[in-house]
Amino acid sequence: MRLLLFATAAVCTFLVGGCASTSAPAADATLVHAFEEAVPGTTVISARSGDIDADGTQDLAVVYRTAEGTFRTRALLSHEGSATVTNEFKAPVEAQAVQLRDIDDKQPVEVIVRGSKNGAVGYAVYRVEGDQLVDVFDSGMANCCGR
Ligand SMILES: [Ca+2]
Repeated sequence: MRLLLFATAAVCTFLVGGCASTSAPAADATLVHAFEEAVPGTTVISARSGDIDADGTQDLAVVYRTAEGTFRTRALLSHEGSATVTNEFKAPVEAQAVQLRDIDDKQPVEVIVRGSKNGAVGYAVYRVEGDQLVDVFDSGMANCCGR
């Protein structure tokens, strides 16, 4: 069992984008481009691609800087031949990181956003419900998010 787990971890490391829980860059460039087209004037800070609405297609969870200089979290949900963006949440202003992880052993995977502001760390767990991003849990986000 231990050997199997090790082998799985090794495969994940070599397949960039194949495993959502690794620290390797795992954002699909096409989806990042689609997000930038859908939300003009933004700069993508951290993004992860994965099937976050459990419909069998790759989506994108994004922390981005708006044209006004604020930081937000949003998701791009891709469907057959089209894509939609979800609602947004305030995001940390420094050291932002997005992860996808199945926390509760139920589809879909959760989106975890972490970051800080002046050393104050905060994080939030979001989940896609319908075509919206829902805040499942957050801690310290008021201290690390901007406007
Ligand atoms: Ca999907």
